[in-house]
Amino acid sequence: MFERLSAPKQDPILSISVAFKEDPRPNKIDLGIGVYRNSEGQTPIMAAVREAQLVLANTQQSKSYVGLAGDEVFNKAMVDLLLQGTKLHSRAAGVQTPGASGALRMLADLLKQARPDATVWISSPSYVNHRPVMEAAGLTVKEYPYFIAETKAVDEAAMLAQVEQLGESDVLLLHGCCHNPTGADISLDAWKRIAELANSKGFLPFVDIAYQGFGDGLMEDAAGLRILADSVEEMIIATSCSKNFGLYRERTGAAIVIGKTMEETMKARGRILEMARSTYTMPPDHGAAIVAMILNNPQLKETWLTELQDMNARIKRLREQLASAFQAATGSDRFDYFKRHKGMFSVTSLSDEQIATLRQEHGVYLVGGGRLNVAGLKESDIDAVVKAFIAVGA
Ligand code: PLP
Ligand code: TYF
Repeated sequence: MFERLSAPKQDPILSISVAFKEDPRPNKIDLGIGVYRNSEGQTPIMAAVREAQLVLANTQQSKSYVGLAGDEVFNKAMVDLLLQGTKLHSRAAGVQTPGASGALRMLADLLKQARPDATVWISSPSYVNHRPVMEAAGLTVKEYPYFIAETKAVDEAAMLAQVEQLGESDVLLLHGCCHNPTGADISLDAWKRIAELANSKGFLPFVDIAYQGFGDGLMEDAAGLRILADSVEEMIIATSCSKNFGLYRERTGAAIVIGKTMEETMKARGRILEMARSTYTMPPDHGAAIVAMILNNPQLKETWLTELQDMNARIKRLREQLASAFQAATGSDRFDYFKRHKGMFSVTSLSDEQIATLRQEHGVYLVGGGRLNVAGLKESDIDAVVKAFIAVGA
């Protein structure tokens, strides 16, 4: 049966994690996959999550099925977290999905049903799974200009020039905050312009927000999305609890749809449920039950927010330390972009050869394209990383 299959493609990020695990060198440094690590190099269970798990373990009465949409208390909490107080809030509906990955796929399938000829525009570069997920749903994918390698900033003029060309069969996929892989986010003015253009040209904004709370703060990181939600008529959102609740393996996220009318919203939500039924039927419950409990319990929410802020502050500190260490070692400010970027990642624009040498000779693992997970650094690794970069001619 399977003899005609061609060899499967490797996941470019997960395969780096495998190679890292197999590397016997004790001083190896993993700056590949996007997970947050503390100063001991661990990805801890957050205190509020640990507490909620204990409550759940002691009080949950049943493991019976929940339903196609998952936990509705969770769905409402996710919609509120992003949209409360905006014009579109009352028209938004959420569906719990297995991570934002599940949301991306459900929303892509929804787009294919709603508009089979739709083109999804993704940033160049974008999250490694954006293109494959959209293409797996049968959608056409095109890229808009985004990143300037020399300045490590967003080329907003070029991006907006492309966005101006979009029309009613186009979908504009935007990173809500903490752009993966570059770390370079668009300005609030750019979000405002995109909102105007969505209204005048008729394209659909699609926001993927996987790092809310890892940039400037929980509300601040949703500011762009909220600008859209105050001015456009329809949009879709994929959101994740993997990073900001540290629930990676529990596969916790949501797809949010907002149609031009409540009737359209409910039709779209119903279609997602129909597709969920033919895909995985129901999402896993545990992570969503934890998030629902935390967001609805003032004490747990406070504990969560404080820890999230601490994680965010640590990433900012690492960014400062990395930039200063480069400044001290090179006498130049060309690595200051580490301080300007937001969230876990920065793109270093090292060549494939430099990335390979970093790995082989220095045990420093980056993702192809040169993405470095700042949030995976230990303070004690910084000097070794800087030395290795200089050794490969960065
Ligand atoms: N979208 C972006 C931009 C991401 O970086 C990620 C990965 O963390 C995801 C979606 C998928 O996240 P999840 O673990 O919730 O499926
Ligand atoms: O970009 C990252 O590192 C995270 C984790 O197929 C991830 O988003 C990596 C690979 C993948 C899915 C998620």
